[in-house]
Amino acid sequence: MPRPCNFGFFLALSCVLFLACEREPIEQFCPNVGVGELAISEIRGVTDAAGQWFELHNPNDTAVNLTGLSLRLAKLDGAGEWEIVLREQGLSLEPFGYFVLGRFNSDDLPSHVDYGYAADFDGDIYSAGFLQLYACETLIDQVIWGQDDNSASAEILPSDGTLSFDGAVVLTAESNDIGANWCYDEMDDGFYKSGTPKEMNRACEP
Ligand SMILES: [Ca+2]
Repeated sequence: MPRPCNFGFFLALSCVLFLACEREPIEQFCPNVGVGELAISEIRGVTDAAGQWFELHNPNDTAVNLTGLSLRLAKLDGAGEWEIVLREQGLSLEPFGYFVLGRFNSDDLPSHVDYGYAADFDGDIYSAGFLQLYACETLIDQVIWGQDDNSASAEILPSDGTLSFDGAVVLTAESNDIGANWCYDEMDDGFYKSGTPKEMNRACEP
């Protein structure tokens, strides 16, 4: 909720300062997104110019509002939790589309990134951890990687290329819970092993 303004003794000045400095209270906005309406599809943790990013997919035939969604990233034991909130107004993902959140500043986005999260989280994505996508307290989707002996977990993040959901499998918030449906995309585009940001993933090798 926005802070109420009290125009009493010198509080008017405080109020002006709050209005000038306070972040937009978008955290309080709950987007109308249900469980399974988005699915995490690809993760890149490499610190080269192509950068670190997460890709989301809309597996349904209706557009999904993204503003107000949050991504919570942590190590496997829950340590080092960070929250990325999509604060920009009017963000949406078209039917069957892909959306990339990258570790970039919002005023300096490369063409393969839709939204820059560096203001919220400017660290390296953990080589083993999990990512949860929330609409307020509703868990929309999650992916775990790097956990041994767990069929729900993909491999650790690759040191180059991306951790990529198998493009030959129908991607949903359920199918991406199966570790065997993930592989490394290490295709070299001539400059980087950049994966397939904003696009359907390549098929994993059998
Ligand atoms: Ca992709």
